[in-house]
Amino acid sequence: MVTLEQFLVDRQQEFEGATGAFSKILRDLSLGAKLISFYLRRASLSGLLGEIGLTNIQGEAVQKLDHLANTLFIRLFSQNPHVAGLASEEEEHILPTDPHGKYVILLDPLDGSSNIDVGVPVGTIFSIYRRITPVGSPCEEKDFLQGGRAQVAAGYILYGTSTLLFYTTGQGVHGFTLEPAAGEFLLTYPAVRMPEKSQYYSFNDNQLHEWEPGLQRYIQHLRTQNQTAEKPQSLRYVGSLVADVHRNLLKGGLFFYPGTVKKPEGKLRLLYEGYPMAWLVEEAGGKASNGKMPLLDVPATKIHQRTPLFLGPAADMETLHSFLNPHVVVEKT
Ligand code: AHM
Ligand code: MG
Repeated sequence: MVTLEQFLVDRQQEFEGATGAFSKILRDLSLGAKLISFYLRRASLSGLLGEIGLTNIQGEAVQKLDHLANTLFIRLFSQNPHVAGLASEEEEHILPTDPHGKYVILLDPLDGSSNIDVGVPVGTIFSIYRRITPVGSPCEEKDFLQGGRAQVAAGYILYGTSTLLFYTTGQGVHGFTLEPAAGEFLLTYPAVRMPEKSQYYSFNDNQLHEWEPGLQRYIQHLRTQNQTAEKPQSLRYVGSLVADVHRNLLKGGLFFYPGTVKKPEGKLRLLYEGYPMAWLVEEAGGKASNGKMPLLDVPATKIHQRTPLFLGPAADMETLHSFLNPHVVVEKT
């Protein structure tokens, strides 16, 4: 049995030398995960379901648990001397914290808000950068807008039948399960690889009529393929990004949330949903894009920027791209 803490001590060199900064940041993330997991399990018993009556920067109603998770992570990271600032889905602006911190963190504190009240898995997503502004001064927006390839760590926490924490620092993807009896995350998924063959596809097709024609043709192709396939692919869609990506990462499957005629940028956020998931999927052997270019290469221009998101096994992504952009050769990594 290897605890998350022991795993991090053994691999400290992976993260910019053995300063202990990454261990401390992950310790705060895992503490937040344990507390949120506890609150979620008691939510309907403790009056924690429902909205608080405010709207966030995204124009969405803030749920009590969104607010609780956001406040919790802000409290935890405000006391972490390695962290210079935070950006959160729930906060309009960046929150500078310790000017002497070397890292900035982007968070979706509780993703999948529409599922909170019905007991369906939700998650936390995180993305970490080394700041580019001088240590000693308050962090600035440009520290958060370095682009997906500049991430130094990223991951998610899934609050499902068990609580799982998956992360990457660019040396593969490693997953841990919370053992509630010990209050520790234990290594259960070392060096995760995404299966090359898809079992599933996952998308919300309520706007299919507004998708680009190439994508509509691709859906038709999937369905036609299923009529003769020995093992047809099944539709699985939870509506919580963490749960959908997690299942497809372990079982093999394509996930997408495209843009539409009315909303060409789609729904999902590039910095704290797209980039971290794209990096995890690439590290596990898959691919991720915005339908035109590798997602990690899409430039970041603002904190709450939205993006179409496509991710899955490399071969399926190549087929998908051949429908979307028949003349564009997708870069092979
Ligand atoms: P949220 O950050 O407000 O919870 O929204 C993001 C969620 C993702 O978890 C999920 O992939 C998507 O929205 C589901 O959207 P839809 O209900 O339109 O299918
Ligand atoms: Mg979200």
